[in-house]
Amino acid sequence: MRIGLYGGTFNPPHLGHMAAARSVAQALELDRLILMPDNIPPHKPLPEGSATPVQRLEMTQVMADRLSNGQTRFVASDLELRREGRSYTAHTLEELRRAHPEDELWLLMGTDMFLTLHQWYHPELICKYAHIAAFGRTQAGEEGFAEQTARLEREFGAVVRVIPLPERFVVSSTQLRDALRAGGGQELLDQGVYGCILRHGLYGVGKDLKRLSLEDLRAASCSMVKARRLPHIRGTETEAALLARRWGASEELARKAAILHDCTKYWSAEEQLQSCEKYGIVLDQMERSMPPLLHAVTGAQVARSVFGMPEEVCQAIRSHTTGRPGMGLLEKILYIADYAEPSRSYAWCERLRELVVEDLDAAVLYGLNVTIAHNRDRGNPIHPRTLETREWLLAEGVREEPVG
Ligand code: DGI
Ligand code: FE
Ligand code: FE
Repeated sequence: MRIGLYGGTFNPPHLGHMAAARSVAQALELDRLILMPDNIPPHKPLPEGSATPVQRLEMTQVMADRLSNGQTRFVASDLELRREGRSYTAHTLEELRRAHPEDELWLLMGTDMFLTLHQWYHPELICKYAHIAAFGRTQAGEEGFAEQTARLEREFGAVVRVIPLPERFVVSSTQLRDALRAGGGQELLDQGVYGCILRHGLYGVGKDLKRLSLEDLRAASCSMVKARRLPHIRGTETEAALLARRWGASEELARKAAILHDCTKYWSAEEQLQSCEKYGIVLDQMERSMPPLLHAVTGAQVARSVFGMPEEVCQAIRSHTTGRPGMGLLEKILYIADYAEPSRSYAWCERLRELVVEDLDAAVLYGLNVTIAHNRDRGNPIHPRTLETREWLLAEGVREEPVG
């Protein structure tokens, strides 16, 4: 395996880091790239409102998730954060080398680091454990590269690759933090990383989470889920907005419900149960035994207590997985938008998309029947509320279509 190590303060990780990581991973055909936030030396006073180590790790995890692709798996590592005090790269590489004795290791670094590498703590060990991948940030920096490469080869037997950065993002973290404090800076950050900053109120971004704009709400939600769920969430928002216009519900509330509906989807079963306990939510036996259903419960609670959503929105999120007998317009819209959104590609979606503009209730009934059939096929128990919602719609005289 070919493994890269990219360390940095990541305070916060920005598009410059991401462009460098992506380019080097591609140029070296890395199988894995480890993104490692370093311990900020205690003598370096941190600007007020700086992220804690745990928060820097969280932002780095979001960055890693957004960068991962078919070729390279990007992972965030807390190896240096777990150590007391300052970490030396030589020690970190030694540890990595021990964990991966057979693999090819590459240490990534930008211009400034590369040009001073011979002055680091035990450069000969660094060059023994890993090859050096230097990326050029500025034209000026690259001029010294050849000289430094020759020196490292001569003095330490280093293997050096210089990798030009095609997407040149010259981002200064200091300027970025200043921009954030002044209400800007989003254009230099991944949406999910910005969402972390918003949710934790870092770098002086002190927005009231209960009054976020739709754009900020999207960023906050984006920071809570994996990249692979984003097309689904965007699709659900688009579909919910469309249905709100078609059926006369508030488009804004439909969007808000859709943006947040799966925000706790990646919480573990344990986190879901803990959160329910914290908020005094009593779960029935069925819910306890079906963790995939709990994200609707906790999602509604987060929408309420963190993002201050109106009760109608929370209720729609609460009902989006099983439905609810007596469900209202916004609940129906979110329930069916979750199924009919454009990124879902099941055979039955076609029919559902037609049905949903003709007869909303018939579409909800159709969705319930799809859920029932799908779970029966897999031998899963069906949640009683799904069955009760179906009975309720049938009793209301809603047209039932066979699920093809
Ligand atoms: O969160 P999404 O994937 O967008 O969709 P969703 O909120 O409808 O959740 C689907 C998950 O919930 C899926 O893992 C199946 C599960 N599920 C939904 N209804 C039932 C159910 N699982 C069981 N066992 N019984 C149900 O009635
Ligand atoms: Fe869901
Ligand atoms: Fe969903």
